[in-house]
Amino acid sequence: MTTPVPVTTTTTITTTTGSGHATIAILAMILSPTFSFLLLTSFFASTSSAQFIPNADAAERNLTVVRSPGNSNVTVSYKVPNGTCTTAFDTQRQYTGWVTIPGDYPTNLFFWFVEAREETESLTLWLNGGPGSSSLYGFFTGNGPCEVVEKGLDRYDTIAREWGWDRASNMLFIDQPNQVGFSYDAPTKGTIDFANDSIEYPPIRNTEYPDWVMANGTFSSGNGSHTSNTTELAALAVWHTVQGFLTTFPQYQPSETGRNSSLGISLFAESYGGRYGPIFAETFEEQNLKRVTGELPLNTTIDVHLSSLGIINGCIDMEVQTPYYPIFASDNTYGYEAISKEEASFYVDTYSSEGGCKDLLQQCTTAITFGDPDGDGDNANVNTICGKARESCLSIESPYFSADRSAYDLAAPYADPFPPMLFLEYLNQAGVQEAIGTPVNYTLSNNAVFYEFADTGDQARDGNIPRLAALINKGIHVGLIYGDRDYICNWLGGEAVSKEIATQAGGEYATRFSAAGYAPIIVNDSYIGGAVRQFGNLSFSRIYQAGHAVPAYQPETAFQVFARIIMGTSISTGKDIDISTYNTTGSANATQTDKLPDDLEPTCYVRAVGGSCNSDAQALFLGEDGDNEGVVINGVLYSSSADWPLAAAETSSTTTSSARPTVTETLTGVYTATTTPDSNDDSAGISLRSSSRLVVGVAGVVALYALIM
Ligand SMILES: *[C@@H]1O[C@H](CO)[C@@H](O)[C@H](O)[C@H]1NC(C)=O
Ligand SMILES: *[C@@H]1O[C@H](CO)[C@@H](O)[C@H](O)[C@H]1NC(C)=O
Ligand SMILES: *[C@@H]1O[C@H](CO)[C@@H](O)[C@H](O)[C@H]1NC(C)=O
Ligand SMILES: *[C@@H]1O[C@H](CO)[C@@H](O)[C@H](O)[C@H]1NC(C)=O
Ligand SMILES: *[C@@H]1O[C@H](CO)[C@@H](O)[C@H](O)[C@H]1NC(C)=O
Ligand SMILES: *[C@@H]1O[C@H](CO)[C@@H](O)[C@H](O)[C@H]1NC(C)=O
Ligand SMILES: *[C@@H]1O[C@H](CO)[C@@H](O)[C@H](O)[C@H]1NC(C)=O
Ligand SMILES: *[C@@H]1O[C@H](CO)[C@@H](O)[C@H](O)[C@H]1NC(C)=O
Ligand SMILES: *[C@@H]1O[C@H](CO)[C@@H](O)[C@H](O)[C@H]1NC(C)=O
Ligand SMILES: *[C@@H]1O[C@H](CO)[C@@H](O)[C@H](O)[C@H]1NC(C)=O
Ligand SMILES: *[C@@H]1O[C@H](CO)[C@@H](O)[C@H](O)[C@H]1NC(C)=O
Ligand SMILES: CC(=O)N[C@H]1CO[C@H](CO)[C@@H](O)[C@@H]1O
Repeated sequence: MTTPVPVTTTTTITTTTGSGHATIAILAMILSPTFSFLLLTSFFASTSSAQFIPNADAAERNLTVVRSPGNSNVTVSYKVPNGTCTTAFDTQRQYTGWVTIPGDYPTNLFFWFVEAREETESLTLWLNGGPGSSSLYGFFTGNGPCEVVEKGLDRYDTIAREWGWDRASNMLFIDQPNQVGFSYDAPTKGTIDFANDSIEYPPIRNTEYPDWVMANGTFSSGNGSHTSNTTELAALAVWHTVQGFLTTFPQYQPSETGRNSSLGISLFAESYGGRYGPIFAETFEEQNLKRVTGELPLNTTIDVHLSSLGIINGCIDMEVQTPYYPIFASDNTYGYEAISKEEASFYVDTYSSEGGCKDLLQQCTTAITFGDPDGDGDNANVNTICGKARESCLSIESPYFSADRSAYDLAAPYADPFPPMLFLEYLNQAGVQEAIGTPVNYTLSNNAVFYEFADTGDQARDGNIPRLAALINKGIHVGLIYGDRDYICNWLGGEAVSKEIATQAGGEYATRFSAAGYAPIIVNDSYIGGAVRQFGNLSFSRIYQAGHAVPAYQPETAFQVFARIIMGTSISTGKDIDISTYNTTGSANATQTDKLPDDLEPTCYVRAVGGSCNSDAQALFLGEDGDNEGVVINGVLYSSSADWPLAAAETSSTTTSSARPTVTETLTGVYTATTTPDSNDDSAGISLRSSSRLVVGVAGVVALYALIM
């Protein structure tokens, strides 16, 4: 379909800040005189497009299908997603595809692979959380090779991201468990209700609400029995996916055997990834062992030996982290009291009261030991006990929300316009879907998966701290990274987890990790991005001025910390170290205080209503704002088309370019500090956040319910 886009010229200028913190696209557009509200309205009235994705087999979707050499029942279907994501260099190969795994129900796990900018043996797997959230959230909002920008009405562009992690590693993004994002069981036609992300099968007519409230599409079946309901079950499917990918593309195996590479395979995961990371790593190690014992064939499977595990704002252990919700809500380094000190101490007491969160967690641990040690999710008694523990602990998290703050950012209201979410619209364009080869529409979060995991009490199940302790003792770098404005898996809880890991690891870790002081994270010649405690294979990094999805808020800092973890260098400076003896030095606590940045302009994304739309916008969205009808442009709800940022692009581009001189980007390399900058210019983190807004105007965040990303 061709669209009558009334735009005559579009220019994209790429600039960076002086210290190179962000890539900013300025879309300067000269509007033709006929570009008017009327024209827009009539365009939307007349629009009609194929709503469902044509039923087509892999060959018709132009996918190459191969059998996995390791297991002939596993197939890998892939293609080159031509033109969907602009990388820093044209030479970087990309593949999108699905690994199809046999079982009681169809499992097709989606991957998007991007080659590093410069040749490297390093391969990094990336997982977002939820449970039920797509890993393309990280791809398009933070660490992926490109970001989506508006080009015009229903027209998008992608631009290379300066601090994409492809700068240091080959990247493999996986949507999991089954049915999340582009992963699917059986493509099924339905109608999604954006008000609450529920999907009706078969499709229904929208008779009550404005057109934009619902959309037809092709989705996973939504059958909760067709996905994993514990992290352990999810882990095995991902192991198959990694096997399938690496046997199909052996050139990306870190070395012949995988085991001896200095870089190897890294796993980085965010949020609920605090559970995925440790359990997936443990599962990979168990599978490796089966190759040694002969349970798995040596010649057709490969060792997936992790060299690093990174966890970003992870919810790793409910028992250790839960008391820090009330503590952080009342006492944080931004001086923001979301609840009073009295309330906080009440909830800390509640946590450890008889029959409270802590008690129930211990009951869950006992139940698992006897009833479900492997995490199969099939013992009803264990599920009930652990489910109750989870709910009790979540209730200690909830008082914070009375302050109308975002779960992911102390600086933002509950309806948070950051990070930009334009990609949700982009990935549902027919042309993009064809290039990727997908038989299903894209959704950010999957309710069915979320509720399946809730039913087994997965989050309350113990064991991650000993798992992480075992991993560091096996020589795997474990890097915990926490943005200090995040509430939902806040850094105080993360810091407590880091100390507990060291204690449980024993040996030198038990004494030298906690005794190691916090050193500055030197990001470039002028900016200190956080504070890090590092000893041996374990590190804990507090990132300044970052919410939950750290790479979106502080891309350069996140990248440098990522690169230093996988390379085994000093996270403070990037210098080579003897990792077995090195420790950071500095103060005992990370005490830096700062101011919260100003609020961003509210923005309502119709594909992320729960997270991004404030009450006024929700009323407009539901057609309950009296005479005001509103208009949706490129997935964003506006009162009138004149509010669309591109409609006023001439003004904003002038302001922006005078404020930020264009400089030439360097798109490769990692930074090694030779000196320590005196002190931060106060605005570094703050200006980044507001400048990011210019990339795509404004945007929204995720659904109401989960730990999400
Ligand atoms: C498959 O490739 C052919 C030839 O390039 C093209 O004509 C066709 O549109 C493609 N089909 C899909 C579904 O991408
Ligand atoms: C593949 O599936 C067939 C039929 O279900 C089964 O007999 C066979 O053992 C499977 N092969 C592998 C390698 O799992
Ligand atoms: C991908 O795009 C390039 C350049 O635009 C073109 O030469 C190539 O044929 C395309 N490949 C496919 C498979 O469509
Ligand atoms: C979600 O939307 C569906 C369809 O409109 C509706 O039936 C259902 O009641 C809604 N659920 C909630 C929780 O609002
Ligand atoms: C969705 O599909 C159903 C059934 O084909 C149809 O009645 C309905 O009008 C469609 N919805 C939209 C928004 O087009
Ligand atoms: C969901 O899947 C299970 C197992 O495949 C099947 O028995 C059940 O009928 C399905 N439920 C629905 C509503 O289709
Ligand atoms: C690779 O590592 C394994 C296990 O650590 C070791 O047994 C083997 O000798 C190493 N191979 C090479 C070529 O270094
Ligand atoms: C793997 O090893 C087995 C047993 O030694 C052998 O039968 C089989 O042919 C080998 N497979 C491949 C692909 O080399
Ligand atoms: C979780 O999944 C397992 C395996 O599919 C199943 O046996 C079990 O009943 C499920 N648990 C719940 C609570 O649905
Ligand atoms: C699904 O994708 C098609 C394009 O293939 C699009 O027209 C439709 O609006 C999408 N539906 C949803 C719910 O995103
Ligand atoms: C550092 O923080 C811990 C935990 O909050 C506290 O017990 C300790 O007194 C602090 N140490 C210093 C030197 O401030
Ligand atoms: C606790 C600890 O191990 N501290 C050491 C950290 O490293 C410095 C410099 O190498 C040593 O002097 C400390 O003793």
